[in-house]
Amino acid sequence: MKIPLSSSGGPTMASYHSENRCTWCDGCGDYGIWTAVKRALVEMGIPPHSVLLCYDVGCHGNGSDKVQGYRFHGLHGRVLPFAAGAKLANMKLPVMAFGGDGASFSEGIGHLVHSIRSNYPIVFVLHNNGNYGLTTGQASSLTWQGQKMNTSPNGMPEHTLPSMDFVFSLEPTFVARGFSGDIPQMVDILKAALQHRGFAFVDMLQACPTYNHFATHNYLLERCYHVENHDTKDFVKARQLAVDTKEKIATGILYQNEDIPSFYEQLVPRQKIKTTLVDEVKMHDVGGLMKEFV
Ligand SMILES: Cc1ncc(C[n+]2csc(CCOP(=O)(O)OP(=O)(O)O)c2C)c(N)n1
Repeated sequence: MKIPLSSSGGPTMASYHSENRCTWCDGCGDYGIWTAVKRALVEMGIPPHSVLLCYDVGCHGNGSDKVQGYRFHGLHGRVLPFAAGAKLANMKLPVMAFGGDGASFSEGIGHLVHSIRSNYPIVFVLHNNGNYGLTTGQASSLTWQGQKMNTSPNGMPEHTLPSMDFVFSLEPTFVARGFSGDIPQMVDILKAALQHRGFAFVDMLQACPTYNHFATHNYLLERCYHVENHDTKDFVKARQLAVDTKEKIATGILYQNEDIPSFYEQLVPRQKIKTTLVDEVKMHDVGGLMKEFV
């Protein structure tokens, strides 16, 4: 397949175009995030054959066949180990992982914990629609307590997991928050995340018009504001901004620490080695071995 490029040879939005029809509901925040991801990659001059896009299972995960590029569509909650492993094998490739709030804060929460503390050099985009979208609106651990959802018609009994406080407790090196209705800001955030040294955690608050009737597009639109004059090195202030979402919701890059080496940089045997692990894979002729099984 021929990928269309601009006259100067760089990628354009058309380079990332897929013929597959989008099946998301009208007004779904996945459209905005999907557009912002493509635009960020185009603006950074990264063509589809030079990036790995890893998708979890969920509505957002169905984006995996609606974009060009090397793509992986994994098991529910397991996108992070795959994305981290692929990156460590080929450090030359930018790697982005996408996961829902169900996948990332329930099934796969252990992977999120270790990805943050290991500081794997990848971007993680949380599609935060506050529920399990693909399986038709069950409560996730980020659904607000008391909300009536399809499998909790009397209201979600448990308290909501304080996701941002939890992320900050793991000493992250990059935390940002975007809103699916603000594509220019999401593009800026994603470009910064792609250039971050270690694990970039990006919480994208997204509308789910079909199942999330509490944090709707308009609710988010009214509350989200861009952080300004904020020192992104100030961990305590960043955590406060991230957690305090009662009246207003701060969006933008909340925290960044470039002084902490990534997991790969900490690997003593890899230090001063210029090749990547995939460059070092040797071809072995297994023909002789296979004859034993004929
Ligand atoms: C281990 C496992 N548990 C549950 C499921 C069923 N399942 C598939 S998608 C999904 C909901 C996905 O919700 P979320 O991760 O929030 O993503 P969204 O659909 O909202 O984008 C569930 C529960 C599964 N496939 N595998």
